[in-house]
Amino acid sequence: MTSTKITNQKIAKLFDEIALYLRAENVQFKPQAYEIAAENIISLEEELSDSYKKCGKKCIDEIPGIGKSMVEKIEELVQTGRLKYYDDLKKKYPFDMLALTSIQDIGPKTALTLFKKLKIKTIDDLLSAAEKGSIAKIPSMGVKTQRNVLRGIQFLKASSGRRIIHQVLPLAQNIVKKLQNISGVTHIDIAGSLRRKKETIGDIDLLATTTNPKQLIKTFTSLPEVEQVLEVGPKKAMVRYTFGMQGDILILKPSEYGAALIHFTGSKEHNILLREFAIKKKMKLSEHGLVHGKKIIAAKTEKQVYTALGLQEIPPEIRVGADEIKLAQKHKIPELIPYDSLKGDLQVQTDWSDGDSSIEEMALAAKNYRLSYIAITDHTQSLTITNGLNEKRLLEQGKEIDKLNKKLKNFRVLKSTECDIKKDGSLDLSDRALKTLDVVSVSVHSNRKMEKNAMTERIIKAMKHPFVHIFFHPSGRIVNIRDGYEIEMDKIIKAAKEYHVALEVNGSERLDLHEKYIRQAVELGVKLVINSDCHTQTHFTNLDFGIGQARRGWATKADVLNTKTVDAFLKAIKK
Ligand code: DGT
Ligand code: CA
Ligand code: CA
Ligand code: ZN
Repeated sequence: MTSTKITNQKIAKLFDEIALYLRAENVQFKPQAYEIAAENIISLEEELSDSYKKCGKKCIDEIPGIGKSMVEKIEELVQTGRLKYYDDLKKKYPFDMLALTSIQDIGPKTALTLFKKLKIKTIDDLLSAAEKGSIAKIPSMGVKTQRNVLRGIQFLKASSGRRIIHQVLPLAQNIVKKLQNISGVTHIDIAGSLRRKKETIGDIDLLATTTNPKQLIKTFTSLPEVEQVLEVGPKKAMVRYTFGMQGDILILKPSEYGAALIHFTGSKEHNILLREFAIKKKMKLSEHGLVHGKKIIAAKTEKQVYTALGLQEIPPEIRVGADEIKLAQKHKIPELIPYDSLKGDLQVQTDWSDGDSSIEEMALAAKNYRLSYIAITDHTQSLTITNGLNEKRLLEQGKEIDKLNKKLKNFRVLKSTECDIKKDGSLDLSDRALKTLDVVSVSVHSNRKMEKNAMTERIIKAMKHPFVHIFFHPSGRIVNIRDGYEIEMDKIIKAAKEYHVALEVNGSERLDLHEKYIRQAVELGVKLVINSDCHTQTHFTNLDFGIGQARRGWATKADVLNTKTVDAFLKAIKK
């Protein structure tokens, strides 16, 4: 006998995994037997290894829900800590079945197909395959499944903690809409990290004023989105929403609303500095107002409070507790780029590669979103699995765009590309092909595991190319999913300046660049573009998240090239 003591938990997990392999093989009945056994084992009070010690197989046999064939397997497990039957299955299917099937939309058969066709063994493999577009290429799956898989991975990673803002803001805005219409409500605002447009959100903080608190609290706690009421009082409530996040609402005095808004918007670090600043000015700031002596001198609006402190009003996105108060004192906070100021979108994928809509459909959707131009940026040939474009198809696409532009009114479709930067820094399309385009954008999608200096050199080489205008999603990170590749961003920003290349602020779930580097780029006079990176007609909404990110990096309208009209934009990117 070995000393490895195997727990019930482990045995149950093993049986569950066996059931999945059997389901993948289309075996009848046996999978259920393993699942039932697993379920029963997990609810046992006594460890099976202890039961076995008492009276061997007999004691195991007595446990309800455990079939005869299982008893022997359990015996083998408690005796040796291993199970040959399982080891053989694992040899045949060396992939992480439990992890893969924990993703929504992936069952055991799909996991097996993914392993057979794409050698996917882990969640990380799955992620890079979805990213490259390989999943969409499998006939039984397609673009939709691929997108769901990406979502699923994100959900899995996020359910252990904070959610990406893309998932939270629309839900919070819906709730606000419902509460706005309740009689008596005069203010209802989102506060906290969501108002500051942080990349990830811990909970949803709402603030309100109303003449009828009872009604508001009652409606808030009985919203269909509410799964459980955690706390309720006459002027506040805390709930757990069905989408797996907590939220609270606080009802405030209208006369103190501004001070409260500052307090509950945070950040905590900003609040601390602001209070210290007030003390230096012989005043005292709390969520009830700004007090001098015994008199409240400002409380009603945020602007009044900041002004009474001798400060510029500080936008929520930059209330981080760094140098914003110092600069507000000198009135040196620039006007950050407004939310409705983009005229174009320079990263749009279509069904020519891994998007799901035609060029025309994307153009019309963009027009509906009040844009006046988009650039079509399908992937290029070396990303074969995304159906990337070779030279011939790129030229065909160009012709289709010419035709479409003749048809469209007050809208322009630009010929562009998301050209892959190859391992050696060369581009995935010939100069002859690139020359036919209005805008050339480049990015990294392969060989992500390069050493830092080599990666930086590779990218700078691409930026040096005389035809290149924009570098897409510079760090390669995806929020909550994975960190970026190793890269020296300081050098990239300097190269962007030197070679007149704009850096992208990507509004998709990449939220790439990090705000720190946006600010560095802006300070150096490097130009930015804010793009949706959309693959479907509804994702132009990503532009707002891009703007939020750019504001967190202190970008102004003048720093962002796609706030310009199409002609001015094209002029500005000229080398
Ligand atoms: P989250 O929810 O983790 O995404 O981040 P926040 O910033 O929304 O944090 P939350 O919900 O705990 O609190 C909302 C705001 O309330 C926070 O930004 C600042 C204010 N606040 C909360 N706790 C404190 C505190 O202990 N001290 C100060 N000065 N302010 C606080
Ligand atoms: Ca919060
Ligand atoms: Ca909170
Ligand atoms: Zn890309």
